[in-house]
Formats: sequence, structure tokens, C-alpha cells
Amino acid sequence: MKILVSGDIHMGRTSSRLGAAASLGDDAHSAVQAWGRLVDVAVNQSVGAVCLTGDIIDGRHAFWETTGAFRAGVERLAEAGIRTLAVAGNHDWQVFPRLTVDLPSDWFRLVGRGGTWERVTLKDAGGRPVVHIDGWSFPSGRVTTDPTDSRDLPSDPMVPVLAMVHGDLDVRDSPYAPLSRQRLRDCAVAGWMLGHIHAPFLEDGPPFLLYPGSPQALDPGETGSHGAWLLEVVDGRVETPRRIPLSSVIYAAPEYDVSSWTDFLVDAKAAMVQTAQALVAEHPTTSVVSLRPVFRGRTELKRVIPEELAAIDEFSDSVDGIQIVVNRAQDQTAPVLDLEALASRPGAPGELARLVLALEGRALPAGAAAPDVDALVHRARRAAGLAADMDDVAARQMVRDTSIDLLDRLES
Ligand SMILES: [Mn+2]
Repeated sequence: MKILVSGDIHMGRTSSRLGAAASLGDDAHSAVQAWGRLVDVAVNQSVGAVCLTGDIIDGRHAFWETTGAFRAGVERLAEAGIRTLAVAGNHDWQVFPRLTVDLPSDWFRLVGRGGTWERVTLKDAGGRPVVHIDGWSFPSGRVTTDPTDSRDLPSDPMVPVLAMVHGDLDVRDSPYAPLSRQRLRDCAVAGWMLGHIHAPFLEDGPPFLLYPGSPQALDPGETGSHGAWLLEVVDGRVETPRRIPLSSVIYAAPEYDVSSWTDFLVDAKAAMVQTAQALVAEHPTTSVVSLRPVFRGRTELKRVIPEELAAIDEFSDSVDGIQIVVNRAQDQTAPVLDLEALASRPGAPGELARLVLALEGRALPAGAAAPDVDALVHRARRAAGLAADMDDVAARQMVRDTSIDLLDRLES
């Protein structure tokens, strides 16, 4: 039996900061649409159940706009013989039970209502139990105790158990159901299907820990791949979940070294288009790439970059059907330092420039006193408590980089 796992859908929200790509006038990048694609995958994969790990609805405010879409999905799943099991999270503890109150109980089940652990057993076509799903739902908006403290469901030597709970991993004083990784690991279950953290991650087990993450990436902090996870129970064994990309938007924060660029506008655009194409090649469901680029490196173009970057948030281009937008680029470039000129100056900048020239084995200005490089590196080593096994070349490189940093600060 296959099971599709998702959570933190936050229906009612839409991917933010899409610039021109959002003014297309449709809701293509909403969490509601992602729910629809998730249902498609479940049907196409002929899964036995869809497991939802909480925060499916963004909150009470989203009741009216999401109730129909959620029902339509559950009904489509039911028509395909697929059950939907869910736990409530801190966002939807109040609204989710009300939104699902009239769904057919054969096909939809809110598991662990009111913060009491509950077991639902999934069976195959012949009525034989395949897997137990243990779940716990948020009983209120804040829960300061670890929900696993109260889990008293027995293990079963014949049938594997998957546990489903929404909570905050390894944040001990979290008001959102703090979960201890160690305690989760110590439970005799095949895997944990968790919710609350929007960035997906999987730690292998048993028991595996799976935060499926939001199927639709919702803001620029949610970089990387977003989708649902497919797992399979074969011969009483739960196999490692695998990722199914679903998000129509991918956010990324690429870093670009501009030091070899000759025209900022042309080279920055080419670099961003290339980034977008590479991302879409890996994530075929993506139609919008939202980039938050960081430009680094030492460049002759430093003087013009602020001006040329000024309107970059207006950038929008469509390449091979992929919409590319930019949100808050960062200029962390530095000017090319004229070390020779600086080295003739008095004071700290001159000292530092002479040190850098000497470290690089370059000529000092006529009449300048050569710094005692070996003694300086020796002192730096001691002052910074550098590891004894750091070789001399690395230590000199570090003194050089630190000196250039200091020069940058003195000169800016
Ligand atoms: Mn949450």
C-alpha cells in the first residue's frame, strides 16, 4: 500500500512576492491549487491513503474560501477509493474540525481529536491490516508539553505503526507542542509523519522523521524543493519516503561572484536565467522562479552597481515558459583596492596595504619599510588561537584576508 504524506499546506495562502508573475490575475500559485495537484498525484499513484500532518488550513479566516476546495479533494480521493487521515495543527485546531464536520466518516478522519492519541488501521482490499496510523491533534492554539508524553498506544508485532503529530522539533520551550528528537527516535514505530516546519526534511530511521513541508512554497524564506512524500508499505515493512515535487513556485537565494563580469546588467541577467533553467530542470512542476540574489566579489563595476541594481525588483522575464522574478537583491560586492596607492599613505590603511603587498610577494612603494611578515603571522597565530596544525600558507592567507577586510572597512 502506498501512502501520500503532506502537511502545512496553509490553504488560504498564496505564494508571496512574485512581483509581475502574480499580476497574471489567476490563483495559480495558491495553496488551494497545490491541494488539487496533491489529489491528482494520490489518484495517479493509486495510494491507499493520504496523511495530512496539520496546518492544512491557514486559520479561521480561511474557512469560507477553503471549505469547498478541501471537500472536493476529499471526495475525489474517496471516489478513487482513497482515505484521507489528518491531524490538526496550531493554525487549524479550531477551524479544521469544523471544516471537516460533514465529510463522510468512511473516507475522512480527523485523528486524535482534542489531544488524545488515537489509532486508525488501514486495511488492504481483503480486509487485512496493513499499517496502523497513530495520530494526535492540537486541542488548542498553544501546547507547551510534548504530545508523545501521553502516547499510550501499544506496539504490534504483526503490523507496522506510523505516528502522525504536528509539533516543534527540539525547541524545548516552544508553545507549539515541543517534540524531542531523542524521544521520537526511542519510540517503537516505523516512522514519524510530522508537521509545523515548512522546509521539508527527512531523517532516515527506523523510525524515520519526516517533515513533509509545505507542498506549495509560500514565501522567499521557503527555498528549495516543495511537494508531497510518497511512502510504501511492502510485506509489513515501511519503505523510505520519497519526494514528489508539487510547488508551482521555487524560491532560491543564489550567490553570484561578479569579479569576472564586464557588464553588470547583461551578466547578472544571464546568470539569473541560467539559475532558473537549472532549477526548473530539477523541479518540473515549477512555472515561476523567484530569486533573491546576493552579488559578491571584488569588481571594477562597484561604482555603477548600486544604480544598475536599483530597479532589479522590477525584473521579470519569461524564458522557455518559466517566469523569472527577483525579490530584494543584495549587493555585497567590494571595489578593487588600489593597494599600491594605499601603501604610500600614512597610518593604518598604509600599514595594512604594505602588509598585504608583502604577504602577496609584491613590490612595495620606493622607500617604504618592509613589514616583518613572519613575526606578524606568528603573533596573529597566537592572538587568534589558531590551530597548531594550520600550515604557514593557510595562516598567511588568513592574515591577508583579514587585512583586506579591515582595509575595506577603513576605506568605506
Ligand atoms: Mn504549525
